[in-house]
Amino acid sequence: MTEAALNQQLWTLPLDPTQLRVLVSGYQSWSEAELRPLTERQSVPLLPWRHQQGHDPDFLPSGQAGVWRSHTVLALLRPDGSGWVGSALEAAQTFTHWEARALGDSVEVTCQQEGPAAPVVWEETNDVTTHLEKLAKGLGDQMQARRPAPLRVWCSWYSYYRTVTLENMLDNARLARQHALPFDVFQLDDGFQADLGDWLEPSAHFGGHARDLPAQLHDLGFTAGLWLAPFLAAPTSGLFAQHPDWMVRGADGQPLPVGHNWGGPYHALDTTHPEVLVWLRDLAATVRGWGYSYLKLDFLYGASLPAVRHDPSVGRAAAFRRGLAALREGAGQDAFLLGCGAPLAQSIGLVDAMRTGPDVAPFWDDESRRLWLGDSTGPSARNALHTALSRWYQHHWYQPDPDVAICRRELSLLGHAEREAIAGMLDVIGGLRASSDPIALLDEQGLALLRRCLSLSRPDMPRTLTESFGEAVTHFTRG
Ligand code: 9PG
Repeated sequence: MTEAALNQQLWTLPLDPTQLRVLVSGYQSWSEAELRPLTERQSVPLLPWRHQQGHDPDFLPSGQAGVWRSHTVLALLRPDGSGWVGSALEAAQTFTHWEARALGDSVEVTCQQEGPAAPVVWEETNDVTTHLEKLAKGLGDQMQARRPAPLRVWCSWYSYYRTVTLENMLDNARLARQHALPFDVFQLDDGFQADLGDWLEPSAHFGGHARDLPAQLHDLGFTAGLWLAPFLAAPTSGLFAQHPDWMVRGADGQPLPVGHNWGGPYHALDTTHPEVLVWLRDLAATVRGWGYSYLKLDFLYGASLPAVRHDPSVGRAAAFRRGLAALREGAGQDAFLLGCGAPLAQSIGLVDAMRTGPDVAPFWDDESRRLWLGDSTGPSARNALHTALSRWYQHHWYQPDPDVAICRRELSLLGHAEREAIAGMLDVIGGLRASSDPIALLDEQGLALLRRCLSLSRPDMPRTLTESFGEAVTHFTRG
């Protein structure tokens, strides 16, 4: 075992790079994770605005053949399953950046850290899969991972998107009850709020107020869930107008745009500012008071980007964690928190579940974006499952959320075999079980598939993916 006391470590291994595969995991939920031949090229998004939204701008893929970058963990595998595994042993204050570089007849592995030096290990093993499980469990134990029982969730996003109404939620909850569908949670997603940051006021189209929903869901026998992007503020929002000094800034002193969505750029709260932490705690306590005990906390990466902050002595990982801790405090220890778009290992111990891949979509692949734009962080069934499968060992850190199954035949480009493949892979991944299908659109076949998805076995760790699911996994995850 090698423990790094310094902020940089380097190992040179006398190995033939053409005989090795590399396992990498990107910075946050939507970043790619994959197992590839070491001599291939890790893709880097062509469009610079994607660098903030799906990647760590301080540690982008290099774009060179034979150079692979990974956050927190990295593994090199020989064809017989033996190899090397590197892992951080602590991630609350620090980002650990691994790089494997194929040279002629050797491989160079470096580990660099952003934040205070934290221990890492780089170890040879005759079974990478088992060893990675052991190291991931060590990190989870050390950071007091929360792993409550996984929940079965209906979420409004993947059918209603931003047009969701209070009535849509109730219609689906009533139908779920009529059909005795075994959901635990009905979760309202993006679209209920007046603006990004103005969570307490309803949008014009919502047809009510989010605070009026939980009691009606409880009457139908469901837990109420709510989506928030608590670290974000739109430039048009009241939050931004009232507190421009709460935003993280760029080197020019201006509020930093931290991504483009909702028709324009948006900003992020500075979680080293004491007033921001009070606002976050109160926000979570307020929606909890409305009756929401399940919160999907989205776009969390916003608080962890390189930026100028109120307290410059707080590093990126620590700043992120302060914000998330304030939300946990406000929501209560017994709230169920799902992280999304979030730095992964840095969330351990604060979230109950975590999205471990990009969004599912009602189509299999978006080849042009993936291959021509070098961007696998976009929504597609293929991207979501490929990445969540490649992060299987993270079940020691939180309940994985591989995103929703899609069981409907209408409003979908997925074929029968693809719907079945999604269901099978969700079973392999385990963790949260979710659906977003409008229940009125499900025929007998759709309802049967949905029931199957909600009652899948819960394998914490299949011995190997192919053993559990056969050739289909290799086929569908090959890219
Ligand atoms: C609501 C949605 C859903 C979904 C989340 C998240 O990079 N992007 O531009 C990007 C936009 C949206 C997105 C993910 C990435 O989806 O994952 O489940 O809650 O927000 O807006």
